[in-house]
Amino acid sequence: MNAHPQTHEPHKIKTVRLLPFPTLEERKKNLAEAKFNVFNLLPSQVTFDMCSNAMNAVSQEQLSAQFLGDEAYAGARNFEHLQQAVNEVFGHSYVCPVHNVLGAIKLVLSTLAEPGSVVPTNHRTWMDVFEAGGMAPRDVRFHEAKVFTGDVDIVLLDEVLGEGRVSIVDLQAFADGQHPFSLANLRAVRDMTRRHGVRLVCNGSRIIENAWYIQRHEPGWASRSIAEIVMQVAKTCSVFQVDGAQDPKCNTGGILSTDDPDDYEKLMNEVVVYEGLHTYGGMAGRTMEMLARGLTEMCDEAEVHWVMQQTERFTRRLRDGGVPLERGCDGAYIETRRFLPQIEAHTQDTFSAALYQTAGVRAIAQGRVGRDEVVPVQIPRLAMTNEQLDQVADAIIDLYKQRDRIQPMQLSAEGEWRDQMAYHGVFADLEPYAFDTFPYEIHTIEHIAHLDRREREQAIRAAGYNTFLLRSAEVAIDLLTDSGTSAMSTDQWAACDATRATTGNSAAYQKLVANLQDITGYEYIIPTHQGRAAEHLLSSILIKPGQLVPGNMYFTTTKLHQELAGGVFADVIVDQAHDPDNDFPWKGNIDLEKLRALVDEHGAEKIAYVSFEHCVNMAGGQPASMDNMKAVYAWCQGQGIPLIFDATRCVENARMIQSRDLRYHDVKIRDILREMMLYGDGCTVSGKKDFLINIGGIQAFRDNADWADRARHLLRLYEGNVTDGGLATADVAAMARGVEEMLNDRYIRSRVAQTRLLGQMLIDGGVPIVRPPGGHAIFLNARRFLPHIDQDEFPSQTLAAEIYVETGVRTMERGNVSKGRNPETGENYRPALELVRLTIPRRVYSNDHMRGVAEGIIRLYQRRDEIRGLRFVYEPAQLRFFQARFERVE
Ligand code: P70
Repeated sequence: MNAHPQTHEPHKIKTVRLLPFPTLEERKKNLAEAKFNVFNLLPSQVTFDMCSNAMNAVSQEQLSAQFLGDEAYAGARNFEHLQQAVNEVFGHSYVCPVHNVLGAIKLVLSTLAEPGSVVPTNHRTWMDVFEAGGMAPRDVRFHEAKVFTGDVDIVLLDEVLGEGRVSIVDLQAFADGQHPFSLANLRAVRDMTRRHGVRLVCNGSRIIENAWYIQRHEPGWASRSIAEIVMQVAKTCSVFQVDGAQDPKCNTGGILSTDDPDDYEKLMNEVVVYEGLHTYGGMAGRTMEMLARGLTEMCDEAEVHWVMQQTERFTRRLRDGGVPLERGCDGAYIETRRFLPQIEAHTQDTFSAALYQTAGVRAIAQGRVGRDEVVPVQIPRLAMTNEQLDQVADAIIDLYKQRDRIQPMQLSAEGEWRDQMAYHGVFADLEPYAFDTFPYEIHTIEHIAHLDRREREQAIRAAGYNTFLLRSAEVAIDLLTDSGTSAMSTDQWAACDATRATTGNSAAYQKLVANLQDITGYEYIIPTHQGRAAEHLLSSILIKPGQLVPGNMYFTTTKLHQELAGGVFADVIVDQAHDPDNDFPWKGNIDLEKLRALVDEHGAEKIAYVSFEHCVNMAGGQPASMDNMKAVYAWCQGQGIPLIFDATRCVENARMIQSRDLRYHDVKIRDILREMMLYGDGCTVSGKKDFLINIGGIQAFRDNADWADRARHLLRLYEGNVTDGGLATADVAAMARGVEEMLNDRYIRSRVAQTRLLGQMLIDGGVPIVRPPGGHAIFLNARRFLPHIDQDEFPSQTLAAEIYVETGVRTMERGNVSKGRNPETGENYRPALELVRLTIPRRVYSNDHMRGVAEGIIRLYQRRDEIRGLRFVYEPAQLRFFQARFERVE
């Protein structure tokens, strides 16, 4: 089952939650206000919150369960779903719902355990609950065990049972987060408890991690599924307990399950005392629904292996850095005594405070004071990328290197429990750790396809070797486009949710206008449903039939609308843009000489406007320099020619200026963008790209009230209301928020860095790509990738199809098929550039996904000679690339 090493997540990101990055000064202030006890910090003060309880990312299906709450007091449908899920996953017939695992433990103690009895256990976590319930816990863990360190010492258990004061044996799967048991041992315990007429109770909140361990290490289980092992474990126990906030990735809730009708009867009658009715047990209906869904999803083999891979990688990295720890099932448990040998007391809180001070990372030790000396640094399931985890590990390693400088803290208030502790701290002179990674955590995921090679062969054949005709359900990593494919943030969703739909004016519209006025400096902001709608308005307003529209390389929809308005596109991009091997940093620049020559030849009155695209799509996402924008605009103003930006990828362009132009290294993206927009009279934008939304666009003008009037007139005719351009009010709100998020310097830096990373990995693997790497995409040079395939056998189309078969990655052809036929000769155009575009959606894929893509393409490149070209079996007359179908040339 674990024969498939995973290079990347078996899912993509659906929704992100933006992370705060408090400065060192802010962290010190927060820490002082929190009395040096990190428990008191607010989530808004913490960058990475290293806790696995209730902080996991969920699938979009599980999230949607939140909205299916029946909320009936009695007999809720949600409970029926929960019952079904428990039956299916654990094989138990009876289910008792509880508010969380504490409720489950309390219930077992009050119904199934005799007061004053001895409770043999393999864990320490719930000692307090047992003691409070008048039970005497007895450690029967087999401490010499090497692999299954949570196993019970059977001889000892026999002795304890023999004493006759035991009513339940209470075990924990992956006890205390550190000690897994084996199935063989569990079964031996079961047999022994049966002989003594005692129940075997198991807390299976971390059953998945334990099942994974059994699959890996217990003889005979390697080929069995996680689901099967989970069922075997649960069925071995008399009563099984699960905390909803652990493996089922719910935010709270829990269950007890059993096959014993008498025990169930007892539980059912007692649950009303402490929890709620037997059909909701102290949970909201929506929680039961989410829990039901989580229970069925948690056994997903690929997901389990991804999560466990993260723990292994994280703990290995810390260990390699010398940090003293115990490996836990969900992270690293730092041994603070050994970490801080010079500190006499309160080593846990001292460690936690120092880690927050240096990195903004929170790791909390909870429970009773003095119980142990470890601080768990747990990994919230599915919520972080490997790269983020590597950096958290590095932050801890950095702290370890300067541990000698950490000072003791003076107690200012004491208590029995860790959350009561307070200190007077001193800030040691510690070198802070600076994160350079995605500034968001994963909130919701979307599962991606896992087709095998044979299935992908079938899929691409059925799609006529055209990636546009593949089904999304057949695609593992979708690099077809960055358009409308962004992951929205929880703030954007919140804004959508808070919006009241209207066909009139709205706060969402007003916010959009105010934000964009501020960002662009333009007065007139007109929403459109997407980019081509704005292009339609603009072309209708500014182009008189027969006029020329010079631009830095054409874009399909832009050129089409120029032509529909009677205009003629003229390419004035710099020559370097046409040479895929030229490393010129500003391949998106307009060649002012070409523009001058055009005006000299035709006269300024023949020019409708200059169309200036940021990070030119068709050139490979190549930026224009600030100087070029400035110079072109100055010249245009002298000639009385308007300059209009296609600002669809303006933020990526701003980031390129920030990184490539020395003068802008320390200037904020917001300010760079504002300056860029100074050098134009207006813009069209497809908001589906840099604006971080799934739908929307704008038309904006600096100060020309007449153009704005005409645009709104056309908008009412063709699109919708002037306040929404045909968008839902909620989508206007998402856009208003998206344009704020896009200006986050950390975000745009990590975004452009991800594209560059993919490009660099391909370059290092010898794969020919358009250089330098662009902002939104990497373009493969198909002519050099497949030099043996003639252009009339469509090397780009072939390459896109072969990439899909090799890797499950979907890309887009940008070559002979897109270019079409010359209407005069009927021949294919045979364009100079035969490209395949790998377009990277925003906030959707991790750098591990990129690694997977690069490795697959490099593999394909190494056997490129075997690849054969394609021929048409169906060829539409217009925009043939969308619907064309092919077969392989034999
Ligand atoms: C892409 C998308 C859209 C786009 C663009 C620039 C620089 C305007 C638009 C239109 C979608 C696409 C469109 C046609 C053919 C293939 C793909 N580009 N300007 O994937 O905006 O789609 O919102 O109407 O890149 O590059 P919209």
